Amino acid sequence: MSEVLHTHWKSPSNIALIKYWGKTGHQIPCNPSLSITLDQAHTDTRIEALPKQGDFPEPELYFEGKRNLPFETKILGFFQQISERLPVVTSHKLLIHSENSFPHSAGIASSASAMSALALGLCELQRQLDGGARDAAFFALASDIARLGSGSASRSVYGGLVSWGKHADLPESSDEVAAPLPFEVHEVFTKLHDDILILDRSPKKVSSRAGHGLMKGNLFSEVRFKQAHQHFSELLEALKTGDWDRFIAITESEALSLHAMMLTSNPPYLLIQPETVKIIKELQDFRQQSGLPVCFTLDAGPNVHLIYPDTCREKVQELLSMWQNDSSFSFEVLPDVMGKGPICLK
Ligand code: 2P0
Repeated sequence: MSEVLHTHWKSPSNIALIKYWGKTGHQIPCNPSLSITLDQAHTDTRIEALPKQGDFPEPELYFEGKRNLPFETKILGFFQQISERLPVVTSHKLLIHSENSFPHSAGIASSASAMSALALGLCELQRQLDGGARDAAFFALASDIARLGSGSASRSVYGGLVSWGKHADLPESSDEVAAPLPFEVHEVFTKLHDDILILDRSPKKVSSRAGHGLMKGNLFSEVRFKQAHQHFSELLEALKTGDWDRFIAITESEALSLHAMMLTSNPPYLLIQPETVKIIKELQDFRQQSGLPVCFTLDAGPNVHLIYPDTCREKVQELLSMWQNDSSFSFEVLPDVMGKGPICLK
């Protein structure tokens, strides 16, 4: 192999409604999860594949223009895992240039967009060598490869509402690959917003990787996995029937259960902050008074995601402006919406 290859993929982040928290084996989730793929928050990754240098050529990784050695070490380990399925990682030396559309430590799952963009780029290189179409099998392989890099990244390979992990209600579902929901959701869920309220940009004290690991010793883990299965069934039903009340109840319960797992880990830890709780309570009061279908979810951090349909956009904007003019609140907003999924730019 001596040709120089190029790829360029842009892949979005996602926010889970049913949370993946706890894994086993090689990145196998302990329960199914379901997420909204975002639109604005994405990673842009270009890969240049040069003719082979050395037995297992070490990749070079440039993040936002600067070489990043810690990421390179992580990527080398990832390449060793996937080299049988994507031999391009050993037949070529890869120069990877990656950029995020969103600020550092903004409470957006950067591993989801970064690892899905990388996986799509690697599958694209292999496709250039082997031929073949960018078909369903291509995206399934990219989702599987992305999962090995970061679990939540498996879902970012697809747009819209995406599930990952085996669940009895979706016979085709799999622990290895994610897939878009195999039915049309009710029209009230077709235009979703996710306004991300950034309360704190400091790096997390406990990484998600460590958090997943702590589920092994958590006395409540089995009950939690059962709850996620139950919530998954109920959310599918709500999405089919257009039931916002049920959607809200499940989404908020999932967010709080995720953080309850952190509180009950050994050792326990706390990622939410007083401001997180304040916003949640104010939002719930607003919902009760206005009757509007707006709810919150949380990622593994203190920042609050507001999920609502397009029909509520103006009212939610008014609420956020009011909060931002009130000195007892302090946050920035990153507005986003449900998006169509990754794009190949080259
Ligand atoms: C999720 N999160 O479903 C859950 C909810 C955060 C909270 O998946 O170890 O970065 O790379 O597989 O995917 C964050 O964990 O973990 C996560 P790894 P990942 O989105």
